[in-house]
Amino acid sequence: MRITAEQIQKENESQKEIHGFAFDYLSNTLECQGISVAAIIEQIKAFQVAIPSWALGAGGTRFGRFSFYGEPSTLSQKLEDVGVLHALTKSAGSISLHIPWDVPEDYTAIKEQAKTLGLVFDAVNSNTFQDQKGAKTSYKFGSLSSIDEASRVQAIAHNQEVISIGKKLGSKSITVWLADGANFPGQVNFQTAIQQTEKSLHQIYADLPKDWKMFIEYKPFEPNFYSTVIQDWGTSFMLANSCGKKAYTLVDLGHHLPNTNIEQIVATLMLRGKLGGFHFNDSKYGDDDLTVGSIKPYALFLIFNELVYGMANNPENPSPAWMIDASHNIKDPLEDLLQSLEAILEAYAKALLVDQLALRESQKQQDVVGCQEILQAAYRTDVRPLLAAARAKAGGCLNPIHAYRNLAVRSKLIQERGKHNVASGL
Ligand SMILES: [Mn+2]
Repeated sequence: MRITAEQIQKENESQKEIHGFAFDYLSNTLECQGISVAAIIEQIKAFQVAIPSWALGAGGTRFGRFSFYGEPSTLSQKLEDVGVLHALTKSAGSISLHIPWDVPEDYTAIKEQAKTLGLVFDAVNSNTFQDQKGAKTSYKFGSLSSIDEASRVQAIAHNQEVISIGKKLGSKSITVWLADGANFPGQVNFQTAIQQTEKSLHQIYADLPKDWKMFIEYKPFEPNFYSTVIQDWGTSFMLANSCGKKAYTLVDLGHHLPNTNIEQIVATLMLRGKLGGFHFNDSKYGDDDLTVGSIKPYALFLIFNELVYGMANNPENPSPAWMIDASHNIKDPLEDLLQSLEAILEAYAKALLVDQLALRESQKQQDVVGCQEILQAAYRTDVRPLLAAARAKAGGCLNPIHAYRNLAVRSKLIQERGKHNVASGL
């Protein structure tokens, strides 16, 4: 399944008129306020979000999983799906692989396919939250933090292998998320667990190539429900500092307790140059992994406001690696990802509209109402015509979901791959 430039052109013809009216209105309004529309479009166009290989099929809950026909079952098919997203949006130019789920059989062929689709390989992700076939020891009681030396040694070796696979693909970073923790008080010694984790991470870090980064993800609970070894950004930050310059904290939006002020975490990490990666999703209760922007779009905007400020004012913080990390349980995963890309870029574009100088001035004057007005003026602007213009300028679609449906992408994928139910093998 490939989407051609001609198909996109034809699609855009059908959307041109309605887009034109909306764009003219918005661009005249913004230019009147002294905002350079062309500059904002360039920034939106440059923003690329990685798609994780595991988000292309239907997700599940601990109660069950409802398959989606036409899901990819091979790495090549996963690349093909990201290729579709990138062709439509021109903002999904990379794929993040999960090892061992996505170990390439033929590196040359996979790299060639990625190149043809205009994709690069983003962070590689290690997996020590489940036992692998033929593994010598179990991760039932932890991996990098385990009291059992054999489990730690196996988990360190796995992460080192993930780095070596990533090197062959041209990845430049590894993301470590640990499920390690305890279900009951007394089960582990907190201090020992964090000490073991630190030592294990040092060993993985020692294997990191010079131009690589290591992202340390945190999460307060689940799969363990009493304690998690890397439970919050402070613990991740401490471990990243202990490892060295190439280690960073990774913020996953769903990995916080309800009502946590994530934008403040972002600001603090960027001030110290330690925000390395970012995972997008949304939640109502916990790590719900819902479509980003579907529940708390204003919070997403406030987070982007800090990200934009940080990118402009904290040069020692590298540009964070952006990735969608959601679970698509009832929607077509590709449509869900298109909605996610739209929500991310929408929040980013709105944050770019914030009048930073005026905000500083209002803060100096201690004009609370003025400060809120500035933020909300940006948030209340419908920036979707800017996103459409940026996409079209890059060779993508004015309206990706419309194009996806009009081109009957899912039916074609089902035709090509058959009505194979990946989860149950039916
Ligand atoms: Mn994540």
